[in-house]
Amino acid sequence: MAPPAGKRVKGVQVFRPFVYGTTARPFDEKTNPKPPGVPDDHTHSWTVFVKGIDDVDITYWLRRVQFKLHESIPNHVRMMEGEKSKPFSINETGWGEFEITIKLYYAAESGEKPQTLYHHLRLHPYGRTEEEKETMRLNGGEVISWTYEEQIFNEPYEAFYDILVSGAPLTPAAQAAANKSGGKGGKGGSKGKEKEQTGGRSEGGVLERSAMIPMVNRPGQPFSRETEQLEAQKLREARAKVDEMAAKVREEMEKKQQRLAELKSENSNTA
Ligand code: SLL
Repeated sequence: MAPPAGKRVKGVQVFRPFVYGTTARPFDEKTNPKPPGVPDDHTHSWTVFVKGIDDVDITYWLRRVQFKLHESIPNHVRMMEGEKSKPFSINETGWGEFEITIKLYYAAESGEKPQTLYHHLRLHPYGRTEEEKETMRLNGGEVISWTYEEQIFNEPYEAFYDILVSGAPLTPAAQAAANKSGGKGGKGGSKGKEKEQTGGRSEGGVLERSAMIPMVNRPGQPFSRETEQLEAQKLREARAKVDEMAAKVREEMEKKQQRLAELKSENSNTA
C-alpha cells in the first residue's frame, strides 16, 4: 500500500482506547443449550472480540481484524471487515483453551502497517482464590477475559489526524439540536467549543471519536475511571504492605547484627 499523501502532524500523539478478549459460556440445557450439529465433545460456546470502549464506533481507525484460531477449528483464519458501531467478533464452540492471534488492520488513511495482538481464550475461571476466580465471572455463567488497551498513533498523517479528531458525523437528532442552538444566535466561546465536538455520546457518556473512558462502571462495561481508581488504590495498599514488610526485615537484620557484634566482643573477651 502506498503511503498516504501529505505530511505527518509533528509532535502529536493520538490514542484511542479499545477492548479485546473472549467471553465463554458452558453448554447447559436450560441456560445455554447446545445448538444442533455441534460435536458431542464441545463443552462451551465462546466469542472473541475487538471493540470500542463503551461500545463506541472504532471503524474510523480500525478497518478490519483477522482472527487466527486453533488449527483444529474449521476455517481457522477469519477476516472480519468493520461494520460501523459493531464489534469485530467471532462466535465459536469448542472444548479447549488456546491462544488467539488478533491482527489489526488500520484505516487506509493512516498508512500504518497491521499489528498483532495475542489473547488466550479462557473457558474456565482461574485464580488463587475463589474471590479471584469470581472476578472472571459475569452474569452467573459467563467466563470473561477482557483486556483494556490503547492504540497510539504517533505523528499521524494530516488527513488521518482529521479523521481521528474531527468528531463523528452528526446524528439527525443532534444535527437538529445544533441547528436550533445556532439559530438563536448564541455568542460566546463555550458554544463554539461545544459545536466542535459534534459526535454523539455512548450510554456511559463517552463521546464518539474521543479518547474518553466512562466515569463509572455499568454491567458489562468494566473499564472506567472508577476501575482505574480502585486499581490505583490496590497498588497503594500493596505498596504500603511491601514497605511494612521491608521495614520489619530491616529491623530484624539490625537486631541480628547487634547480636553478632555482642557475640564477637564476648568471644574476644574470653579469648
Ligand atoms: C488444549 N492446546 O489441549 C489446547 C488445544 C484446542 C481447542 C485446544 C476444537 C474445536 C473444533 C477445540 O476446541 N480446540 O473442533 O471445532 O487445551
